[in-house]
Amino acid sequence: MERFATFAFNWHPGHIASATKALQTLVKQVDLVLDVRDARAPLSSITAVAEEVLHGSRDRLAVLNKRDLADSAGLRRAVAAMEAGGLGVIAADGRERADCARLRRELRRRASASQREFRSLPFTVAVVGVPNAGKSTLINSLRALGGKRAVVGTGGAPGVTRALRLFDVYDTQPRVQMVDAPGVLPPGNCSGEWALKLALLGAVKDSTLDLVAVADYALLALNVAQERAYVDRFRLAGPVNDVEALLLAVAACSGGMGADGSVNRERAALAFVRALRDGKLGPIMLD
Ligand SMILES: Nc1nc2c(ncn2[C@@H]2O[C@H](COP(=O)(O)OP(=O)(O)OP(=O)(O)O)[C@@H](O)[C@H]2O)c(=O)[nH]1
Ligand SMILES: [Mg+2]
Repeated sequence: MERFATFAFNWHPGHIASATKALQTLVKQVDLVLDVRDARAPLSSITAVAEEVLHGSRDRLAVLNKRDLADSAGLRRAVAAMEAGGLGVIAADGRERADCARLRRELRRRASASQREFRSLPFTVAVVGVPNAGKSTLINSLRALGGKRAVVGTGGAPGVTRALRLFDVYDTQPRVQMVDAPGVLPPGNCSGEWALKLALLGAVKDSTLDLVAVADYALLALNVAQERAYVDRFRLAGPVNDVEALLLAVAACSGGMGADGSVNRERAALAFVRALRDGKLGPIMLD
């Protein structure tokens, strides 16, 4: 792991800074905080958010989103550990109706049981998490179950949501509203394995990253998990430990090689990292 010791990113655009400030107040006022994490890194994807905005929040429910991309045994262990720690948790594919219906039932149950002062007011939920965890997707899916159209922009890059916005989710009693928020990351340099995991899962703007280091970490994670789908996909003779050998193979398969045989390392690294993020190299669990 020594070769990863120098990895760091520093991505804290203005919209994240102002959302962080607003969330610090909001989490103390809402009835529930929906803490949306990437199921492939249930701990790493909350550290940043916990440090920055969760202090003083009242009630909390965790969603391990993108469960379809996580290793199922690892995910079961993560859910059990979180439940044993007393935290309510739902593993979900935020695009799946059945998963969102489970989440909807739990939200409505909590809304009905809530001891809030003015029960005629809607039960209000703040949706927080690192960028790209799937927060806006969940809001759209929950609205769809309530017969409402999608109103929130979603997308594969981090930083799609740029400001806090309040949405009705259910108009019937108990009424539920949700606040969509930009993903949160800490200011300053983020370093270490935790930072590598967030970078690998797409929580950080790619153009600010050392993508070769991220690809190298992805390769290590796949090898440790004995997940070998990359070997066939990039037409390797067998598993490799050397990131340069990997990048050469990826470049050869994805058109990233110059006429003189030179490899565009950054481009090959991005192709590899994207394949992993999209689940094409097999399910993973990073924590
Ligand atoms: N495979 C998979 N993809 C998902 C899931 N949920 C969301 N996505 C995809 O993940 C990407 C990010 O989703 P968003 O809902 O925009 O994420 P966000 O947390 O709102 O992101 P920011 O607004 O940037 O903080 C989109 O391409 C979604 O289609 C899921 O459960 N499984
Ligand atoms: Mg969003």
